[in-house]
Amino acid sequence: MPGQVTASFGRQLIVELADGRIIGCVTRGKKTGVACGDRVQIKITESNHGVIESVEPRTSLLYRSDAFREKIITANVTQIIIVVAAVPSFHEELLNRYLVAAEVAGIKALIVLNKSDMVDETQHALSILQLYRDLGYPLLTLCAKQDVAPLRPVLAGHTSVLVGQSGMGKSSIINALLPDTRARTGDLSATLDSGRHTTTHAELYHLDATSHLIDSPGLQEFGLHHVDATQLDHAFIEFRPFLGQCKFNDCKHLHEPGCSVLQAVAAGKISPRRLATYHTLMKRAS
Ligand SMILES: Nc1nc2c(ncn2[C@@H]2O[C@H](COP(=O)(O)OP(=O)(O)OP(=O)(O)O)[C@@H](O)[C@H]2O)c(=O)[nH]1
Ligand SMILES: [Mg+2]
Ligand SMILES: [Zn+2]
Repeated sequence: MPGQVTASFGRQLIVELADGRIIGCVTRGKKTGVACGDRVQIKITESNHGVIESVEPRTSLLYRSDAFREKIITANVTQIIIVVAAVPSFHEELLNRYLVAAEVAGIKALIVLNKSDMVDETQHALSILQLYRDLGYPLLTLCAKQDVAPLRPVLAGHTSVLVGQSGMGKSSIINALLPDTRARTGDLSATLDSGRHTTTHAELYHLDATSHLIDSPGLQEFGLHHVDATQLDHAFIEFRPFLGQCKFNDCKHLHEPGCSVLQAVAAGKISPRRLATYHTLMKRAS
């Protein structure tokens, strides 16, 4: 029977069938790597339990990796929404890592700046984010606590995953869009509650018949071990016009003579901030 994975906990999965039935499933043997968003064939073994028989080919795959393993975040999304907020302050390098992952996966990325009710801090964040807007990444300013309506047209017809650091408001956005669901949100003011209610696994929600949203756990680390040097070059989209024009074929755009990327930086066509981030990621990439 065909279905879609709406949540994944290692070998344990929640699968939604076409008729809306929700079935708890396991993978065969020790197989893992079935992700939220995957389309699968399942076999019902007993009432409300099933086994994953196979995974359909994916239209997209978002994952992170370190030297030892890869971790799939979601499958089959058509759009990545990177949620940032001025408070707690977001890490620009992490934002860049998400952008690189999106480019490598060939998935459209956009940035949402949440918590716009914090006016002064938001102004400051906007001045940082202007760089990314100039690169062509759509930027939407939002207050999940007041009004998420501006997000609706962006979500229409897409399967979107919300990614970003912990505490940026991903789950709050989902709860505001879908008042009937209760994605767990962390209340930072509840200091007595040491266990903050952060999201621990990716979960898929339906906005309407054609628009779907995946909430994902906040990450402080986003390894890009699977990204090679050529992919990284192209993932910095403003580098593209200059690639292949450096004097050396294996130019790392560090301080090589005749580097067209460095020339573009000197000419003001590439931001020094992006170049610095590129260098950081290049040194950590494989
Ligand atoms: N001031 C303000 N606070 C917000 C807004 N949206 C969310 N928050 C608060 O930010 C905190 C974190 O929100 P979450 O939705 O749990 O954040 P998250 O991105 O899902 O975090 P993880 O699940 O840990 O990745 C909570 O205390 C929310 O109430 C907003 O628009 N304005
Ligand atoms: Mg969350
Ligand atoms: Zn170069």
